[in-house]
Amino acid sequence: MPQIKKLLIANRGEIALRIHRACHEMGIKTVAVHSTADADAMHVRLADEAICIGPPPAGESYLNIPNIISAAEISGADAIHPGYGFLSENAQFAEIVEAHGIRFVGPKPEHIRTMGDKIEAKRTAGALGLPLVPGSDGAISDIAEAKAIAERAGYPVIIKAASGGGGRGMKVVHDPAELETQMLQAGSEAKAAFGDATVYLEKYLGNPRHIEFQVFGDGNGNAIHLGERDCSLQRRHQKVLEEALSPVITPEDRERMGAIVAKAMADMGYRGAGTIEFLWEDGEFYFIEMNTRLQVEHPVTEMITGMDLVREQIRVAEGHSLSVTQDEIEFRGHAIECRINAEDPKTFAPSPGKITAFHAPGGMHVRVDSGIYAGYKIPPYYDSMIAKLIVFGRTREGCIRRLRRALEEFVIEGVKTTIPLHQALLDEPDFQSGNYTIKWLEEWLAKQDA
Ligand code: MV4
Repeated sequence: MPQIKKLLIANRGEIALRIHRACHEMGIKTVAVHSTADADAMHVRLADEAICIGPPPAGESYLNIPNIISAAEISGADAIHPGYGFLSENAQFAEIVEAHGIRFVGPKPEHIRTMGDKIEAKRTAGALGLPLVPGSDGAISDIAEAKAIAERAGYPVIIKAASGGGGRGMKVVHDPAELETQMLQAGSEAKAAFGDATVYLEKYLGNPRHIEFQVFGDGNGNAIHLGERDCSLQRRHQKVLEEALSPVITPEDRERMGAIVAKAMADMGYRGAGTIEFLWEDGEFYFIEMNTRLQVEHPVTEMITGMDLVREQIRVAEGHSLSVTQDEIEFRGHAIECRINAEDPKTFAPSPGKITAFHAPGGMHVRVDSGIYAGYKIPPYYDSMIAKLIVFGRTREGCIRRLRRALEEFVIEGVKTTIPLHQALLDEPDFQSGNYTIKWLEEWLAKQDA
């Protein structure tokens, strides 16, 4: 397959800049697309060309497939990178892109589709040898059958929507007497939210960590893993801070699970970047979902492996084999990412508006991925994440010290940000010792209010 010469970035904000940077380092021209609300955005300024694709609401611009395809055709782009969010896990979009003879920088559409259906994803993962959370083999509809499965798995159980993901439409059931009403409720909520009432059942894990493995495949049966990230610190299913490697995973478990996920991706013929999500409790891994995209938190993996994941995505899309073998991947040091949102650090209310002053931290092992600048007006229409601060240290302790220093240097004025939240978090003994699960942050936040 020929080299990509011009790539359309079907996204906005920091990830659009991230993709642009990889392209320019590879000699690839970029085309930005933007809504009318983003005419002054950095991703538009930086790109070689920019095309307006619609009004502010994402449904009419960043999710507008005909307009994005038209922009690719008009500009002569030979590839599209979807970034994360928006159209990144839309199998139909990937198919349409390829049907127009444009390279989709992402997985094969069939794999996006399979993993988008959480039941199909679990079935596939199980068949490939990944450990699953005990529960129903597929959809549950019959209440008697659901009761039997729940009994076998043991209460509490959780009912999830097949088309859900990201925590939407889940119901925890503690008592068999509640199972039927909760199942019906989950089904109708799933129908309303996703247009699909299909639900399934799992044993509910009470206090796990969220551990995800970064994987990469070449689409021809070769695949590698790049270790794990610990993403347990989240609020309302929004990650707040991520680290690589996890402070609780042993090198033996990393090697064992890494080998399992890499073999699974090889057997599948997976192409591009992927993330395999596990819940980890009492030393055991349980597969829950796979994300078929580049993730927000990918830089922590880049920092500990020295690999450029976007460059690798583009190389694989060009038909190259992976640039490294598993043996060549070494994990070095520790990296932490803080997501900085334009939000009130206590109430989390969005805080759009004009940035009156901006100074990003710098120095050794400090990376800031952001599209904001002094004078920029954060529009109210999109995600509130305005910057990512990613810091590397030889040790976790050193990384935390450097992160504290970098947060001190960060100046963002004119809007409220979550910087003070990160500063308070770093001072917590439980964070410093790595002693936290998916419940920790919300419980800690509740204590701060009191
Ligand atoms: C679970 C669970 C406990 N037990 N599944 C939430 C998001 C979605 N990806 C899966 N989620 C969960 N699934 C079982 N069987 C708890 C959660 C969960 C969670 C998972 C990861 C990170 C944060 C979370 C916060 C609340 C609940």
